[in-house]
Amino acid sequence: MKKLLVTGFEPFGEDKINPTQVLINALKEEKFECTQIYLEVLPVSFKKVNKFLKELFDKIKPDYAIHLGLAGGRSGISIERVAVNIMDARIPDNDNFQPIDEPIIEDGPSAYFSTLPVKEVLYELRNKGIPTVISNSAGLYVCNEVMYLSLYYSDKLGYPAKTGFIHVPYFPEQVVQKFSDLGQNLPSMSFDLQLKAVQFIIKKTLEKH
Ligand code: PCA
Repeated sequence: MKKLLVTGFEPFGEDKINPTQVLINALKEEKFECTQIYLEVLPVSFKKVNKFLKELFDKIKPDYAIHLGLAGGRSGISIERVAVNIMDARIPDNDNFQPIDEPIIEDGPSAYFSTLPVKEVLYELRNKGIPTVISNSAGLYVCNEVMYLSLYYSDKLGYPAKTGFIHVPYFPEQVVQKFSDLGQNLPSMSFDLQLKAVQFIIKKTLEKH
């Protein structure tokens, strides 16, 4: 049976909720046929996440890994195409660490491309009426680090065989709060639509390979 690891993140910065943690909890309620599914929430910590991820990979040896993260301020589901070998944090992580222009892996390749079926997922989600884009930057924060490390271990160890990263927007209840507290006009996407998107991404990834 194929093994699939799906990860989200704990909250970070000013936000009390991370939609991806909520999505991971929701996926725990579901049945997936023909697949052994592992669901994990990662720390928003540049230093801890590498060890966390490596231990998960060594234990599970997943065939596929789909990593989810919040990109507050983006309006649609973002299928990330590329991860770069740099950490340049706009805000400190949850351990109050803020690397500036540091490599993730000394002497690692400059970048890796997603090995998920990026275009197929894009078309599938758009056909289902879910606003989706391909993004050419996963940022320079912990999400980019996780995508880079996942592709790096895939390259060096062979597992996960296929991996990539998906950014999701805020939930509506999060931006309502920001409208009233901060006067910020921000886009959002409902839990139902985000969950539907993640379910389709899982399905497409499994049937593509
Ligand atoms: N988003 C952050 C890190 C954790 C998360 O959910 C990012 O985009 O890097």
